Amino acid sequence: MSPPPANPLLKIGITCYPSVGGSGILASALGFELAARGHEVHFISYERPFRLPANRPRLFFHPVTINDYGLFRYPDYTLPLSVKMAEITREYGLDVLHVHYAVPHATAAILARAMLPPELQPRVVTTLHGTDTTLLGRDPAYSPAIAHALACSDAITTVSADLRRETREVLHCEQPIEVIHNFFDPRLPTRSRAEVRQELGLTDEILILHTSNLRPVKRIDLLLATAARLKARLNFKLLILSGEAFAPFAAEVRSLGLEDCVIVREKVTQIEDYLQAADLALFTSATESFCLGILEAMFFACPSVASRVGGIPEVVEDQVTGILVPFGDPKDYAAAVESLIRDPVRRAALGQAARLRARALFAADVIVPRYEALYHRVCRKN
Ligand code: GMT
Repeated sequence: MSPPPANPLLKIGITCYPSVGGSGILASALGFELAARGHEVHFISYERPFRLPANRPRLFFHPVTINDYGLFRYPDYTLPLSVKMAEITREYGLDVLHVHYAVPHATAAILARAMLPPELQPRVVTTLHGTDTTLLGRDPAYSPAIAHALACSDAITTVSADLRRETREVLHCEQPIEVIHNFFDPRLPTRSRAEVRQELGLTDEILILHTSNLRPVKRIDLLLATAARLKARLNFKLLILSGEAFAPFAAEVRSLGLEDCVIVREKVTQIEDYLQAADLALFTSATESFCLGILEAMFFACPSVASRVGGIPEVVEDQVTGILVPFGDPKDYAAAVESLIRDPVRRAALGQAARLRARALFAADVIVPRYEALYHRVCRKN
């Protein structure tokens, strides 16, 4: 009889936030790639993740139903999630529960595992994405629960070395933490660059792109203030691909006189159509463990101007694949953007270098095998 394969195909449960946000986008892409490589993948969440394609072999979605009992002042998600995780693990024989964003997913996975008899218990892999460490990890109402869930996880990963450093510092986490950077695998655009630029009403303007969920940490005020500084001198449009409603920022756009300059598209699924149309991207975040938006743009040879914060320097090589500036002053962002607008040759060189870096370091076929190796390693542990 031949020995069992060293790296068998696995049954993997994935839990993430299904809304538009980097951690959910990354988890969806990972699940998609794992299923394409032959693994069986079960997403468990309150909604089908936004970018998860339907009708793919070996890719399943199990909704968590939440009962809003009259007694509860605040509906509880953690318990129904853990019950569903245990149920799906038992029913499908899951090997691994991979949770993205610690709160409350890691706690729910630890509880689900404890609910099962030893022979059915899955391995728990927790991937920290950012504010689960940087914000909630500092909140005394959450940090002991996060630290406990990390201590009970079979493996922990962070999406950048900077986030690992901060997790050690903030949560006093002593277990091994593996850095597995984010990845992106662009699909082909569905329309030509010219068609998209026509849809956006562009003629010869430079298109500056910003993609985000508009949360306070993204500092949309700085983004708009930068655009306002550039407006008088340069011919450009700022395209904001927003994961959330843009309405709360409309008054600021008006007060800065940017109505003609800012174009907004909300909850876009065909992001590649717009990525290929952009000339450069701008990110003014106060903190960012990685910034998936920068990477998405890099794959389309679009260099970014971004804050030198968190894990961004691991993504952008300053002055080679983009420009990093100290966080906070619109004058600095505007100067960097202007230098790229005025020098198309340098902009193109940075863009090409960005594309090469993205393909070499952050492509699916580089990163996904690292998760597979991690799963196999934890599954072999007794
Ligand atoms: O941590 C968050 O704020 C949420 C999370 C998300 O779901 O959008 O964003 C984080 O995860 C992304 C994917 O790993 C990273 O690209 C983002 O940089 C990171 N956000 C922050 O660190 C603020």
